[in-house]
Amino acid sequence: MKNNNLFAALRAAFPKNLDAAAVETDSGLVYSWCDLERATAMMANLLESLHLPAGARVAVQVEKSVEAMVLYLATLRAGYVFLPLNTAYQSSEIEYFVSNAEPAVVVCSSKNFGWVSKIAFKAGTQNVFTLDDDRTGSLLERAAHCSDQHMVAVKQADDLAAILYTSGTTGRSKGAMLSHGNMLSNALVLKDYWGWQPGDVLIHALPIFHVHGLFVALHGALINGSKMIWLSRFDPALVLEKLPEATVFMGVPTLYVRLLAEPGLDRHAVRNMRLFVAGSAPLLIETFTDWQARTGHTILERYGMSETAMLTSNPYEPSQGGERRGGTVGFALPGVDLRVHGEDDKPLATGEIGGIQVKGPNIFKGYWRMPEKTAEEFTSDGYFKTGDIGKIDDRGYITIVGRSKDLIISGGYNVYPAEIEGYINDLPGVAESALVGVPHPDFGEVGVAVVVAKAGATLDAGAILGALKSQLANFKIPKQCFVVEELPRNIMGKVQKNLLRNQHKAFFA
Ligand code: MLC
Ligand code: AMP
Repeated sequence: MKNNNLFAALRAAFPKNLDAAAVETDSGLVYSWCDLERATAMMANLLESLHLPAGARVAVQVEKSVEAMVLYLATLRAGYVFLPLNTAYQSSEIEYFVSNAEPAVVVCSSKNFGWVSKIAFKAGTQNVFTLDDDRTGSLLERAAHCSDQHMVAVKQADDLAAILYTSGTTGRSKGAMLSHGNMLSNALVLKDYWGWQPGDVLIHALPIFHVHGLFVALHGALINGSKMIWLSRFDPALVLEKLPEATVFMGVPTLYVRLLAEPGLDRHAVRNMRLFVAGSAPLLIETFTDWQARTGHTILERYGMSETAMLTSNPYEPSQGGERRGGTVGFALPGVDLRVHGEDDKPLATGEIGGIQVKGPNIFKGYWRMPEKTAEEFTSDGYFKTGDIGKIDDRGYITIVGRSKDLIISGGYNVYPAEIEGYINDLPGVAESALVGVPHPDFGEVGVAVVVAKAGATLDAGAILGALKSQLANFKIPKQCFVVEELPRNIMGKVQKNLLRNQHKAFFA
């Protein structure tokens, strides 16, 4: 029987010479392909020794490290389901994910062990390990006693490989269930479409708890047997220093904005580079053109989401249909069926603006334990409604013009106004609030909170932000807060967020 385990495909792409360097870190450590093979085998054996039920979730909130990447690969290898969590999440956020996903294993930093283990044990998790970014922690201690020989678990293409929490179009965070087949099909399409070559070297500078860093970048390098220069965090000066050793770089637009602020970024610095990919948020046309002027390279912008992995891409080569066009996200990828529909769910003519809907082997299996929500997000003929608004021109280029979902994308991270407003409204003295996204030169877009006090109460904007900081991940904290008399409403009583956005749009300009 064919093994559709994603890890089996990634493993099969390791180069013949397993002693060659697979990963080089910013602290100077080098891991060979053989090291990855052995370390994933040992960790997979550890997971298997826990006698977890089929489909068990392994929830992970740890700092970026090669060992954290090994844990992801080992989870695939052993056939369990990986659940990555942003390191910025605080206790109430982690409590929600853990109680919702009911993981059998939780792995956290040792500094968080106290509160994370409490949450995990309360949710019924039997195994809580620590893993730190200095190659220590109980997970590695235990794995060190396990065999380095391991048979990759046999999986069907539809078997779950990962759950990524996202708020999708509305409401509370939902776990998007991605299968081995979803991710492998996407990795293979991108390998081909982006012309991955022998000798490619990827600078991996993104976090590994979201689609961009965990799937697009990591799978991209592994399925091509390519070496990675592994940066524990994005540091523009360090990226610049490493560019001459690399050929491929991937980043959210903020990374390109920050690299452009480096005086040393020029044609010479990128002399060995083959490809710069951007995505996860809109790339401003100025960033696109400034990059071209400074480096001679044209950034390839692509579009995707947690529920779907990658959906569209600008062409790598003109033979794929044209040039890379700034302001567009390119063409639907091979195998992706993408259409634009109107409010009444009717297909639209070329150039008309509507909701982007997609179908293909990369589209997720549904939201974890939310069949009704899943059904709502698909059309009767099986297309997933992305919540993004766009248009397709006569050459097939897709442009995203907005979102029907109330979502702010800040530096590539998603912020859901409804969630933040809920926290603000719970603060003493608050009658109501609205969070809107406004342009920001570094993060692209940031949240601004507009808050109304209860009759007789006095509110302090700084104190509101301070209170939020103790409860929410740092990237969700509004960058500015205004206390006002009332929120603008339309005749239906709905808050007119467009007016607030307009009022504050120049605040960070
Ligand atoms: C950090 N801060 C942010 C922020 N990141 N605020 C808003 N948006 C963000 N993205 C906060 C910090 O907590 C700090 O607050 C202040 O802003 C300044 O932080 P910083 O030091 O400048 O931030 P830094 O640590 O350098 O991080 C910035 C960043 C990071 C851009 C490197 O945000 C990042 O790695 N973004 C990439 C996200 C990503 O991978 N997205 C992919 C999603 S996948 P304070 O108060 O503490 O000073 C997806 C699908 C797809 O969307 O298509 O790919
Ligand atoms: P997430 O659910 O966190 O994966 O975020 C996915 C969302 O990011 C998409 O639905 C889009 O709104 C947005 N996105 C991703 N790539 C791009 C892009 N290149 N341009 C504009 N928006 C993007």
